[in-house]
Amino acid sequence: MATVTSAAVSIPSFTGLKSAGASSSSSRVSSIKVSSAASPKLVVKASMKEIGAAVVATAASAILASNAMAIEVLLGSDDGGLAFVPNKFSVAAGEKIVFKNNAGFPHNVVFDEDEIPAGVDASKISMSEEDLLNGPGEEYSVSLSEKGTYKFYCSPHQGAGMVGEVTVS
Ligand SMILES: [Cu+2]
Repeated sequence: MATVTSAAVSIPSFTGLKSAGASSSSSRVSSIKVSSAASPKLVVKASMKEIGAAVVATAASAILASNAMAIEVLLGSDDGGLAFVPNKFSVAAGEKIVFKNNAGFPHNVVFDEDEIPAGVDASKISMSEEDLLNGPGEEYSVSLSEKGTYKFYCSPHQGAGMVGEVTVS
């Protein structure tokens, strides 16, 4: 399961993404459905992938509440370098990994289908190549349940070395 979380900027930035014309490949275009229900968890649900991976945005307060067991990975170093910070780290199975826009965006997070444990579907844990986090502080979160080593990259900056590795144990 993959989730996108962000503060209030998420809706405008997704809208911006669409209007920026991030490719018209039909099955990947996000459709965003806003619910105003006072659900403790979710404000926005979007089906971003044909497989139906849930993409979810929550209010910042909800993020704080649910981050008890989570690691934060910055997208872009403080000096604007095109890198994941840290770019190599370990998490427990099921622990939430929060990728957060820091500098040099837009960025995204794509797991390499050839560099993840056998049986794991890369498309279910990745953003699509065309989807980008455009706004400051925007986040993409994912939890990995299969143990092993996963490599991932930012598709706009893979060539510049924006790649990373996480070990799930
Ligand atoms: Cu990047």
